[in-house]
Amino acid sequence: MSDLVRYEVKDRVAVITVDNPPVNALAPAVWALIDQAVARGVADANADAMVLIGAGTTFIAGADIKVFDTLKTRDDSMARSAGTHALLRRLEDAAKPLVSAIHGNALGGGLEVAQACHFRIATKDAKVGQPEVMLGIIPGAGGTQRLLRLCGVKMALEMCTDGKPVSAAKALAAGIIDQIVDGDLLAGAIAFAKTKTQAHEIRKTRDLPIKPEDVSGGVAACEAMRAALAKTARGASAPFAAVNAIQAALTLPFDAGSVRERELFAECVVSSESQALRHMFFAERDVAKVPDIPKDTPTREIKRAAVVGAGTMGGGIAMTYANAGIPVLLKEIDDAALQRGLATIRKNYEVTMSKGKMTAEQFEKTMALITPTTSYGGFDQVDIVVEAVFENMDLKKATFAELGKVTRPDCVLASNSSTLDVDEFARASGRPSKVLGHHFFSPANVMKLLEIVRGRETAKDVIATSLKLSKKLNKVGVVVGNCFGFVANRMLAYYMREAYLLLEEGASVPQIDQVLTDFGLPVGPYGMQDIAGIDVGARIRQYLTSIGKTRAEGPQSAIPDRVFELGRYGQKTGAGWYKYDAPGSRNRTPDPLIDRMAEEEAAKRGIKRRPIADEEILARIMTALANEGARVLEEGYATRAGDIDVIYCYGFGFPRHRGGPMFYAETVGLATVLARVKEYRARFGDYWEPAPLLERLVAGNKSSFEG
Ligand code: 3H9
Repeated sequence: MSDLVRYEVKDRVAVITVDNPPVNALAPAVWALIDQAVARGVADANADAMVLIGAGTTFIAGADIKVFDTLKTRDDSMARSAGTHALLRRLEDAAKPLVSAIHGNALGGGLEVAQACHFRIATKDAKVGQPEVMLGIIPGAGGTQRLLRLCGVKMALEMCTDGKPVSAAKALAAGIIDQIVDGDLLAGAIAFAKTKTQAHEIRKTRDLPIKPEDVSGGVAACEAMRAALAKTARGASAPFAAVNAIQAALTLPFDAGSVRERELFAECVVSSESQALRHMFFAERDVAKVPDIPKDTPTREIKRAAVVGAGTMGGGIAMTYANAGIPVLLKEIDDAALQRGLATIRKNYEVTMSKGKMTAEQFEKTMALITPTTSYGGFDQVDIVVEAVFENMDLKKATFAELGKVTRPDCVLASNSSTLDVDEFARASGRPSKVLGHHFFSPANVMKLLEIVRGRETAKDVIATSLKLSKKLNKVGVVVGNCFGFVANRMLAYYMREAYLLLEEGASVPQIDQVLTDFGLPVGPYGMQDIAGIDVGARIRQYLTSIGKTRAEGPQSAIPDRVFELGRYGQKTGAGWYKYDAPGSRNRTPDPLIDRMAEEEAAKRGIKRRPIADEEILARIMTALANEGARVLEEGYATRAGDIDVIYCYGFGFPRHRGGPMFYAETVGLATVLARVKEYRARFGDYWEPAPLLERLVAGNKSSFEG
C-alpha cells in the first residue's frame, strides 16, 4: 500500500494510517487508498476490527482544497460527489467495527470520514468541525446528513453555518465522539476497537434515528437560523445552503437528503463566492512566504517592547503587545499626555469587560504589562520599539535619532508611519539594518493587518522576526515595499480620488457610501473618514503639498480641505461628511452643506452635475483600485496580487467573499477592467492611465494577475 495510507495489523486490529503531510488532506489518492485499506481490513483474517488514524500532528483536516479548482461545472461536482458518497457508504457498511482515532483536527471531509466510521474517539485537545462555509461551500461528503443524527439539529446548524471547530469535550457531550482517550491515542483506539469486536457492535450513523425533539422542532430551528443569518451573513450564501441541506436531512430519507446535499454543494463550489474564499485561504498563507527570506532565516524572540507615543495608535499598539502577554513601555512627552493615553486604554478594556470578553483579573494582569513613562529609561532592555508619534517627518527623524542612542544595537526599530519614507528614519537612527515600518491599522488593537514595510537596508532577520511576531500579536503580517503610502494607503488614495470626483459630478455622500456597503464593505469611504478623522488625511495632503506632490494624479477636489477647514473632523467633532447627534456619537444624518459644496466646486471646474448610477460608482472605484494595484505589483511593492487582497480584506474589511480588489478585478475580467480604464481616460482625462501590467496581461489573453 502507498505511503499516503499505511496498513498494518496490531493485536488483531487493522491500523490504517493516513500520512499526507502537513494536514493529511484528502487528495483523491487518499480517498481511494482509505477505501482500499478498509476493504483489506474487512477481508483480513488476522484483523477483528479497524482503526483509522492520522500520522503527524493531526487527523484529517479536510478535502484537499486545491482539488475544488478542477470542478468547473455543477455536473463535474455531481459526478465526483457521487463517488465520494458511495465510498463513505462502503466504509459505513464495513462488516468489522471501524473506529476513527482523532488528534489535532478532524475538519470538513476529515470529520465526514469519521462520521462514516462506526465509532469516534479523540484526545482531549482534539477539535472537530465543519468549516466549509469559510470556503464558500457546505459539507459535501454527507456531513449535513450524518452530523445531526449524532448531535442534533441545533448544534449541527451552528457548526455548519459558523464553521468554528468544537473541542473534544463539547463533541463528547453532544455525541459526535464516543470517548476521550487519556495517554497514547493509538493504544486507546486499539483497546476501544477490541471491546466493540467482542460485542459485535457496528453502528451506522446514517441509520441513527433523528432525535425526537428535532423531528418536531427541527424545521423551526432551521427557520430561526435563516432569520439570524439574514442579519449576520453580509452577502454570503453558503451558510444558507448549509441550512437548506440540514433541513433536507430532517425532511427526507438519508439517501434523498444526500442527493440534495450534493446538489447544494455543487452550486456552492462553482460560485464566485467560493472561488474568492478559496483564493483568500491560500493568499493568507502565502503572505508569510517572502521569496528572498527562507523559512530558516534566524529570528529573535521579542520578550519586551516599547511604544513611543500614547495617542490613539500608540495606545492601541501597546494594548496589542499587552494582549499578547509581552511587557511594554509606553512613552509620552509629558505626564498629561501619558494620563490621557492611559485613560483611553483603560476605557477600551472596560468596554471589553462590559461585553464579558475580559475578566477583572485579566484586566489587571494586562494593564500591569503596560508601564507608562516619560523618559527613555529602560529602553536599553527592550527587543523592539514601535514609534507612533505624530505623522511628521522631522519629528519622526528626531525620534529615530534618539532611539538609535538609547536602545541596544540589536533592538528592532519600527515606525508606525502610515505613509512616510522608512529609509529616512533608518538613516536618522544610525543603524538602518534594524529599521522598518510596522504599519498598524486603526483601531490597532482590533484590526488584524500589519503592513511590514521593508526599507532599503532592512536586514532579513528583522523581516523574519516581524513576520513571526505578527502571529504572536494575532495579526496578519504582510511584507510590502517602501513607497509613499506603502500598499494600503497608496491604493486608497485612488479609491478616495474617485469618491471625491463622483461627489463633484453629482453623486451624494450617502449614495456613494451605500454602494460600497451594499458591495460588502463594513463602511463606505466617507463614513470611514469620519471614523478615522478628516484631519489625518488633511495633514498628509498638507505635507505632500509642502514637498510638491499629490497622492493620486488627477483633479484634486477642494471639498475635503474645505470640510477640514471648517473644523469638521468627523465623529469626534460631531460633524464631518455627515452631521452627528453629538461629538463622539455614531448617529448620523446627511448634511445638505456637503451637497452645496459639491455644487460650488463642480461649477468652478465647469462640471455639469448629473445623476450617477450605482453601477458607475462601483465600477469607477473598483477600477481605480485594481489599476493602481497592478502598478504596485509591477513595481514590486507587493509580492503577489494575493498579498494586496489580504491587505484590503484585513485592513479595510473588503468583503472576503469578493476575494480582495485584485481577485475581484479578475472576476470582473481583466479585459473589462482595462476597457473601463480606457473609457474613463477618454471621458475624464489622461490621469486615467492603464497600468502597463494590466495592458500586457490583457494583450497576452491572461485572466489572472499571476499571469
Ligand atoms: C472539505 O473538506 C469539504 C468536504 O465537505 C468534502 C467534500 C467532498 N487542503 O493553515 P496552515 C495547507 S473543505 C489543502 O498553515 P496550521 C496550507 O495551505 C476543507 N491544503 O497550518 C498550508 O500549506 P503551505 C475543510 C491545506 O497548523 C499547510 O497545509 N477543511 C489544507 O496553522 C499548513 O496549513 C478546512 O477548511 C486543505 N484542506 O493550521 C481546514 N489545509 O504550508 C483548512 C491546510 O504550503 N485548514 N492546507 O502554506 C486549516 O484550517 C488549517 O490548515 C489547520 C492547520 C487548522 C488544519
